[in-house]
Amino acid sequence: MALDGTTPEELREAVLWHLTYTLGKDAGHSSLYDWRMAMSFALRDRIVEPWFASTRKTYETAAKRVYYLSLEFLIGRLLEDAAINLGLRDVAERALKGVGPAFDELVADEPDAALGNGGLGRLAACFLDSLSTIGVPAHGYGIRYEHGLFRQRFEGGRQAETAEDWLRQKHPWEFERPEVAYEIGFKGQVHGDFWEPAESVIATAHDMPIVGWQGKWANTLRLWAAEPTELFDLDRFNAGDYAAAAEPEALARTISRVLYPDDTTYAGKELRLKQEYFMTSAALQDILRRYFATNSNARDLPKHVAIQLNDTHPAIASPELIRLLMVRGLTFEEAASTAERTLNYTNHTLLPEALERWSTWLMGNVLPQHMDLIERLDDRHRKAHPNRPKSVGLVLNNEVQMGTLAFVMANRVNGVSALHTELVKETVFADLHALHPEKIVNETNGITPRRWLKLANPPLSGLISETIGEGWEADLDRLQALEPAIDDAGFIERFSAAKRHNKVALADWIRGTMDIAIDPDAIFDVQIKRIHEYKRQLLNILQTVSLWHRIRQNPNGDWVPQVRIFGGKSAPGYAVAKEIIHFINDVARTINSDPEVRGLLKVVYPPNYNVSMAERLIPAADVSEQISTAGKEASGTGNMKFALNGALTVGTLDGANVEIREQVGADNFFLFGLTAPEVVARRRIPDHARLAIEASQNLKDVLQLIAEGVFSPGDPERYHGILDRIWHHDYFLVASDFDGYDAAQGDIAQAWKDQGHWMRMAARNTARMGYFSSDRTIRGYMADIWDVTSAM
Ligand code: T68
Repeated sequence: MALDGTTPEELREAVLWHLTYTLGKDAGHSSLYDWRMAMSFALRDRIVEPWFASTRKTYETAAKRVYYLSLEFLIGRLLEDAAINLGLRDVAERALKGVGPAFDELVADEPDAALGNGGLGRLAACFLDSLSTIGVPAHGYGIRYEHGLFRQRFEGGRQAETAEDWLRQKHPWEFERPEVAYEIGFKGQVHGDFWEPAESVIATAHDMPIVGWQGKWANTLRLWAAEPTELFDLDRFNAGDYAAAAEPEALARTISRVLYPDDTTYAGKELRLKQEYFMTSAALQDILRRYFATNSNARDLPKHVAIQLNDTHPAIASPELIRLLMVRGLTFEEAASTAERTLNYTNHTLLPEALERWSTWLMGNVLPQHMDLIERLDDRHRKAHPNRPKSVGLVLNNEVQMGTLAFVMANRVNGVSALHTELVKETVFADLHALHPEKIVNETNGITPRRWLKLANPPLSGLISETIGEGWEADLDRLQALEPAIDDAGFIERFSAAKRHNKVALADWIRGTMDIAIDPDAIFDVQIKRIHEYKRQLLNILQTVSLWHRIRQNPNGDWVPQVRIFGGKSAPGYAVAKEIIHFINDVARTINSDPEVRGLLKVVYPPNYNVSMAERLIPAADVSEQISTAGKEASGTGNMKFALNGALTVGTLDGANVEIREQVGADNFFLFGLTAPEVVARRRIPDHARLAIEASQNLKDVLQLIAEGVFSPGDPERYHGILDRIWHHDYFLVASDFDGYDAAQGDIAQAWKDQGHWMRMAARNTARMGYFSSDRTIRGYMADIWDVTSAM
């Protein structure tokens, strides 16, 4: 029976009721879609009670609230997640028995809500789950993109993009709130402190209830859709110009039409600034409306409200909050000091090309009053720090520096892993850190164990519950209690059987979708993440080529069967990453069709990697590839999901790898590569790549094969760009780390031969990953940044 006492019979009744009265369908003539909708509505109904109760409790206790502002929420599928958090997963399965399709089929029918690019967006989704599980009164604010992250296909091995369309079918998890609407202005004139926008759109709210573990608390994710202030131009319509008549509507809706698919480079496009301001202004107007409904003193805002900015994307929040507070009668100085005690900023990257800057011309044109306010904030900061270095100006070289703006106007600034936070202090924000030594804090990322263990890995979560009891789902440190069982051969056998079950399921899926046969007893080595030079998928595939070459040279050697699995998308405009994708696919075709390797090595790259594919791949992985150039990956969160599910990491000392290795123990982690300071030193050596290549026969052989066109028959030039970059522009040090990585891969193959030992290492990873629950991360934010407690 479920937590709220719902029986399978009751849930079946509710599903049939929704089929009939919400969908207007007869059970005998209902499609999979109808059943999924009906089940979603039946479960959603059970979230509404705790949702209302949470809101009532928040008002009654006048609890301080948290607002998480993010341009991205990569939530994935919601049906099974809701069922699990409500304790209704089994009940739902039984409710459908004999009357409709299997619950798993319903789950698989749901499109992913892909409102994000990668780690930053997925972190926001994990945080929502933890905030509700802990019972923090919180709202997420974002954009209801009509089209999420593009769909990826491979055409002749090349990435091709098509529009994603998750809203083509009705989205059962949202409540449209036409009455919650705000006007968002753009452009126009400023007269003193008064702004007269020339254009405006309406932001309307769509609410998704986010229920926590065991359904005790539910928060709201409020996503804004852009709508025109006027539906269409009737004069033009009457004059017969139908396209022009529809133009104002189309232009307004463009703002929430599509997610920007670039996770690394800053582009400076007007539409992006409009999206950022649209979301931020709507959120702040909503926050202030709620605040002033029960408070009258604007300057007390930071006592009742903490706002978190997910990267600089909503950093326009500081001038916007100041503007809105000045409309309410505060002076500029009162408003600025209120804003800087309310706002906080999380940094997710040190890559200079990703740091947002807007030309003062564009900012002045799109948001003229905000441009004025930013200049006043710059003066204010200069006066407070008369000796500040020039580098910390909010405006530099006619560009607004959004990182500096976010930093200066934040109460707390945080990095996302211990190493990253230190590098934030030493590099991008070194000068600001010297002026504000108390501001920067660390909050190492985490992941929700509800989705990334309970939901994604039923065999392992079942074994864990049988071994240590339930309760680890919301108290992940309890996984430590597995430690004694690791010496028990029976437990290790079951641990190993759970992994094998997941590997068989993955092999079946790969055969079904890609028509490639893989051996479930081979090492499943997985690298899934956005394709980027710094993440070094190239290092992995070059070493794969080397392994292939050596197998061919010595076919009777003592080889361990391996499957290298890749997944990930490139930003559509990132030519180098797209070349790497094409190369991986060419290598896969070559190796997979080579009879000489006899299935000892396979390369698989399923297209369109997304959250639900991650849920399939991670539980089946033996090896987790976390091989970024040290100093470049702020944290990583995939690394945590793999280790929690009993994969061994091969990785550099980068991001949260450092802390994962500390937790799981150096003996249970395959470390290689240059450290962050060594990377900096290595780059100073002229011709470092040539030196590394000449010292490595294996790497030389690989580069030779590529140069000969072995992977691009009839087109030997195809990968000369890749070769040229390795030889002459190897900024990410693929050549310098090649031998170290190859040796670590050798150690992995060696370790695999002792399956008992391997499985104990894997189980130690699971047992020691409790620290990386996003519940722990959120408790860190609560104590160090927000000054809030649970209201549950
Ligand atoms: C990631 N950043 C970090 N950015 O790369 C990763 N950027 O190390 C970290 O674990 C994760 O954030 C969570 O902290 C991103 O994912 C983006 O997706 C992005 C999107 C738009 C613009 C810039």
